[in-house]
Amino acid sequence: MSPPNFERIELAGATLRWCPEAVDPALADRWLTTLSTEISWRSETLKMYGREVAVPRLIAWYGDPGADYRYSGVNHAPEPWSRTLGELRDWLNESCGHHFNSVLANLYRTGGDAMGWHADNEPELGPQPVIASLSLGATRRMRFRRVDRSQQSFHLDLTHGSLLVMQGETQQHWQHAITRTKRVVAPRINLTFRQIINGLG
Ligand SMILES: O=C(O)CCC(=O)C(=O)O
Repeated sequence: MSPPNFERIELAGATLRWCPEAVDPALADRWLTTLSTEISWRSETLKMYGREVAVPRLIAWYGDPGADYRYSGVNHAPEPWSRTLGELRDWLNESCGHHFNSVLANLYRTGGDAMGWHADNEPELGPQPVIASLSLGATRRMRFRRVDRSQQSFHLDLTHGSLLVMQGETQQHWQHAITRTKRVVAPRINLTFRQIINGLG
């Protein structure tokens, strides 16, 4: 795998590196097919206003032993790295010059699956997390908005085989979301590689 040719995007406190064609389309097709079955996808629920609601996508958490992560209000212990996820981690560690020890996998089954506004700012990610986000399958729009001025916004269309790295103070100043769309029916897998700083690995 050759290293991605990143474009750097700096925007009012967001520092992004973006490569729309990080992975050759044929290889991206293979990863999409393999990961659809290799990952142990789980459906989760979330407590909202005292009610249990289904998270609108399937989720899995993989990583080094001890790389526990609390999201959607629940603590998640990692599954051990699968073969393909381990290969992707090694490629991204080298390409990004970072030590990712975990990955959050999301499967958006159709355009009806989504991820609400949030920042990846949990304490276990540290103050300036580096997050490498690899997209496979249907193109979905990632929207960004400034935390303190929500009318300041931009978006990126995350295409098949694209790689987005969020770093610096991005998670302090910006939130991001994948909103629902009626235009997309095909599935999409997104993998966000992270470093859990209290992880043992
Ligand atoms: O699916 C995506 O591209 C976004 C994933 C995301 O926001 C996250 O894992 O925190």
